[in-house]
Formats: sequence, C-alpha cells, structure tokens
Amino acid sequence: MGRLVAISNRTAADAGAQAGGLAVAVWDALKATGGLWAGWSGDIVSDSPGSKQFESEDGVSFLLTDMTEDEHDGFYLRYSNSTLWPIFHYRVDLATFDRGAFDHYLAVNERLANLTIEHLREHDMVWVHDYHFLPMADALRRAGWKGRTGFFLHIPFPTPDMFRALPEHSWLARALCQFDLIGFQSESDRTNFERYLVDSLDADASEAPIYTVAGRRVRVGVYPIGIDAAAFEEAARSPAAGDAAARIGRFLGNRDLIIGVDRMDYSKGLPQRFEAVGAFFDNHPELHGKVSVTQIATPSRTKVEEYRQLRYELDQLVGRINGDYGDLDWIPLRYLARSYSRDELAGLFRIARVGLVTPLRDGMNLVAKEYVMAQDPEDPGVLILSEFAGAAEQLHEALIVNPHDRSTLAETIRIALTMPLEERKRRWEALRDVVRRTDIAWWRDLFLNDLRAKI
Ligand code: GDG
Repeated sequence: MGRLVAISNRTAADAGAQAGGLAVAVWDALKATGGLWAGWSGDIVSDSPGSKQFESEDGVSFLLTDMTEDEHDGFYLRYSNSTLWPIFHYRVDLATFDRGAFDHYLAVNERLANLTIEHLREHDMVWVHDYHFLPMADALRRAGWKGRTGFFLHIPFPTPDMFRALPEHSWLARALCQFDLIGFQSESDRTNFERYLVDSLDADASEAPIYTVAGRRVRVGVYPIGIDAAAFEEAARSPAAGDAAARIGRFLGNRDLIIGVDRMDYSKGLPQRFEAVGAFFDNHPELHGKVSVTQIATPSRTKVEEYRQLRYELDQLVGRINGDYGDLDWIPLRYLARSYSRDELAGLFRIARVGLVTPLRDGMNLVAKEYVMAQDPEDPGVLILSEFAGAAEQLHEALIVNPHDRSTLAETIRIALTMPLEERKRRWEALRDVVRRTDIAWWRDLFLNDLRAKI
C-alpha cells in the first residue's frame, strides 16, 4: 500500500497551525501509513528559498519550503488572500486583480510540486488542501506525476457568475480538473462547481458525480469537515476550561453570557452581528444589565488592508454600542482582539447561554461544532447559526438565521435566551449526535475512501 502525501500551506510542523482540526486529521492519517507532509516552512527569506526535510517521532516526514518576500506577497497576501478568498466568499467588491500576483501564485505551486515529486513513490496518494493550491495537480502532472491525487476545498465554492469574475477562472478550473477527486464542504458548493463545469467547460455530466472534461475524468463529492468531538468534549471539562469559566464568571456575576469566537475576517459577519446586538439591547431595555455579549476576535492577516479596515470598523462599533447602552456596572458588548487556548475557549463555550455563529459566508465553521460539544448535557446553551455557513446543512436544530437581517437576529437572541430547558436539551442532543457522528475521523475516511476508489 502506498503512503499518504498531504500538501497544505501550513503544516502541523508550524506551531500556528497545530491547534486546528485539520492538522489533527491529516496528522492521524499520515501516521497510519508513515506519510509525508509538504508545505510552507513559515519562513520568509530575501532570496533563494531553501527547503528542509525531517522526520517526526511518529514516522511522519515533513518537506517544507521557505518563500521569498515577493512570493509571500504575490502568492499568499495578494492572489490567495486578496483575490481568491474574497471572490470565493462572494466579496468581489473587495477583490484585487493583478497579473503579477497570479504569476507568483503559479510559480509557488510549481516550485512546491517539483520539490514534492522528487519524494513521491509509485503508489502514493496525494491529498492537497485549500485555495492556495488549486493548480497543484496540474503542476504535478506536468512534472510527470500520474498517481491518485485529491483536493479538498475548505472554503465555499461561489456561484458560476461570481467565479467568472476571476480573470483566470477558466484556466484555474481546467487545472483543478487534473485532480482525480475534488471535495467540497457542502452541497451548495458542489452544485455551484458542477454548474460551472457544465456551463463554462462543456463537461459531460452523464456519469455525475464523475465528469469528463477535455477527455479527463474527475469525480466531485461533498465531505463536510468535522472536529475531534471527543477531544473537544474533554477540553470543556479540563482545568484550564474551568479556570477560564471562573475568570469570566467573576466579571459576569449572575448575568447570562452570549459568546462569539471568530478569526477577525470580513467573512464572519462581525459588524452585522454587533449591529444586531445593538438592536437587541435597543428592543429590550428590561434585559439591560442582565446579559453580556463577549466576542473574541483573533487578529488575522493583519498585513492585508481590508483586515485593517475591519479592525477599525469593529473598534468604532463596539465603542458606540457600549456608549449607547452601557452603564456604571455593566458592559453590554465586550470585544477581545486576542487569542486564547483551545481549553480556555471550550470553558467559555460551556458556560455561554448562547453561541453566536453568524458568518456571511463560511465553508463549514468549526466554532459551531465546538460550541455544541462543549455544552453541559444537563443545561445546554443554544446555538444561533447563519444559513450561509456550510455547517447549516448539517446542524438543523440550531436556530438558523440570515446574518444580514438585523432585527430577526436580535429577536432570535431573545428567543435563545428564554428557551425552556426541555427544548434546549432536545435541540442540543440532536446537534451533538450529528457532530459526534460526522467527526474529523469520519470526514478523513470518507474522503480517502473515495480517493482510493477507481473512477
Ligand atoms: C477555514 C474555513 C472551515 C479561533 N480563535 C482561536 C482559535 N480558533 C479556532 C476555532 C476553530 C478554528 O480556529 C476556526 O475554524 P473555523 O472553521 O471557524 O474558521 P476558519 O479559520 O475560517 O477556517 C472554515 C475551516 O477552514 C475548516 O475546513 O470550517 O469555513 O474558513 O477551531 O476554535 N483557537 C485557539 N485560540 C483562538 O483564539 N486556540
């Protein structure tokens, strides 16, 4: 049996990625067959990027390359995060288009492909992750690789019209078809991609979900990513979780907590969420002093201008809402622009009466699943979830909302706060069952089984 070879921008070898669910799943899969993990070292050098290879104690090999400043700027900051990310999240208004950035994007894909292929063996299976590497299979094929190669997109796939806003859409989609299997988070992402294939690339759909594009067969599928449900449940009962809950408890007194935890990203709908919180306090003077919202917004991509503007906008909004509704002994909306450990987050989720997960677009959203697993079975909180998160296709028993609809979101917060225990339990048990059943190991096996299967 061949090994598994994973390619992703960040790998478990770099501390920043270590806590994530993806790192855990890929790591477990690689350990099982003594695999290889290729990606970026996290280092930026002024010229001639080096690469290194080393083996971990678990027998997993890492193959990591540095990036030059120009590559980091063109490949990562500009094409990946200022062109693809906004378009795939339906924000064509925020996208920048720049041929030079695209050239760097291709060059980095090609360089990593050429480096990886030197280490590939005949029966290996390659699993590529996310929008940074849409052309990876194409680059590998051109370097002579014929083996099984799959791709998983962690972010949404936009509607065909939105995708066509990318000047390079047709080239990118054809390159993507060099994979054997393309996996999406949700049915809606898959449908968007299939429509694009048929309408724009004239794909033969008679054997769907296998499509023939320019004589090549490619399979598409839906693989909603999960979390390590058991580990998160445990994290919520850890000493660090208890300490975090006790600390925030001293601030809260007997007030109810509403929690949000997101990377500070415009896709997460934070300004809209804050506006809805303002509307909620406006509509419910009787709840002033009785409820407090805490939003943890972990700074992200701070070198990209749109993210700096978002930070500025959030600072202003929070100031206004607390100025309007706060009192001598009460802060309605607390906003913490910093990160906490996974255990601490789990502790905060556990004591929060309501979890607010209201992205404008999200591939899946793991916070929604983490909030569910952290709850106390005897007294569970209520999840409010955006209909535009991939997770909404699975978590039907959440209170599903349109994050743009401020007044309904405000009203949903009130409904969540006053929901009777019996209904909270019923909804939560259904949610917990889904999150447990479709956990990270389920996701990994589902994808890898399809990748292994003949097409
Ligand atoms: C992309 C897609 C898809 C957040 N703050 C801290 C922290 N986090 C953790 C959360 C969660 C993860 O980061 C965020 O995952 P999400 O899924 O919510 O969102 P993205 O980062 O945008 O992830 C998304 C995902 O990929 C997986 O495919 O679901 O749609 O956009 O685990 O808990 N973790 C720690 N401290 C923090 O302050 N330790």
